[in-house]
Amino acid sequence: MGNSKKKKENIILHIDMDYFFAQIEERENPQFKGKPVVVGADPKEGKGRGVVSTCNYEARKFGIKSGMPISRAYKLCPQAIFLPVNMQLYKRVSRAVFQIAQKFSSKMERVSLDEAYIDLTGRVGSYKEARREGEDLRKIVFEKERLTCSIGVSKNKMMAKIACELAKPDGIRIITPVQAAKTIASMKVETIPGIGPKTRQFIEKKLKKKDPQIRDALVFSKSELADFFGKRGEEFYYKLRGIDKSPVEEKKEAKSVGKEHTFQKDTRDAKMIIKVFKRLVGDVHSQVKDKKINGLTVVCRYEDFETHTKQISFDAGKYTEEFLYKKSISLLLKFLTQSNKKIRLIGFRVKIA
Ligand code: TTP
Ligand code: MG
Ligand code: MG
Repeated sequence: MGNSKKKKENIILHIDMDYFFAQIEERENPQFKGKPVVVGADPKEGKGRGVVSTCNYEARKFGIKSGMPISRAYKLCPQAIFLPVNMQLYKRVSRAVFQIAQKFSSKMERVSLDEAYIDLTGRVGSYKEARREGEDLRKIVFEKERLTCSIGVSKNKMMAKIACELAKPDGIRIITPVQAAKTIASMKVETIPGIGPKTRQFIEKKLKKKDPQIRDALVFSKSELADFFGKRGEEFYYKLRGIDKSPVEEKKEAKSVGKEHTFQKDTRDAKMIIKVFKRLVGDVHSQVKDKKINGLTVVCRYEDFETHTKQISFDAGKYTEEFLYKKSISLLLKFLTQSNKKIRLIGFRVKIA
């Protein structure tokens, strides 16, 4: 507009691998292609106790999903190919994929093994160009790694991720800035990061409407939302309008090392729980004893699948197994005392500094 210093348009790309662990297994075992594949705990003919990590789209047709008890998955599709989690392999593939992605912009934020945001702002001049970049990235990942992914491009991280979800599987979706608010208007409020079932129920009550869409929640003013939800509420105000100001942060790989154990039977046998926990701490410690760590987390899943974590931070340093155990055992005991539910799973992990 007569302004020679044209303001740079924000352009963010989100990449997420399709059915990641299961797709890698298909690549390694071409004979699995076209059949339902489930990666996760051993189903032990329906008696297995862990959960599904992920599954391919054939298995999803039977209703199988990430996080579901493996016994349930077995019931839904006993003929599926059930495979254990080969994390070493998936990490290797993840590194290879993001080495490719990194070439598209040095400003990249990895958010999980199969997901990253890439800031294209300033690197590409338009959404048309951004689409070409995204298409190239998908092509190169497929040529080099024989894996499909999906890509979303939009004006911020939240919208790029939503675009990616719309692109899934094996696709690309661009949401230009002018399309952003309109594109999400008919989606359910839970599409907004931070709005979960509890917040949704609250909104339902206020609106006297079930399963509200984002457009329904636009009636709330910023101060109303702040009254309801505090600081988060103000963020919701913007997010409901497709606005998200969080920057793409090139974090060092947030590394943690941990281990979990699912009990054969849900239990409140403190002696046994502590024995298993001690072993977990020992196993984790032996993996990190030469590394500096600065925090630990204890995980507890109750019989009803409610999962809680408790964590503490400390100065970065090398610590003994005894230190880690002393620090963490009290957290574990709190899980036993704060509820009288039986425990299904416990876990322990440390944060690498
Ligand atoms: P996602 O990207 O959530 O799922 P996905 O890649 O399997 O499938 P989609 O095509 O829908 O993206 O997770 C990436 C990987 O993380 C997934 O392959 C396995 C692992 N994972 C778990 O181990 N447990 C979980 O509960 C979830 C959600 C994922
Ligand atoms: Mg994925
Ligand atoms: Mg993902």
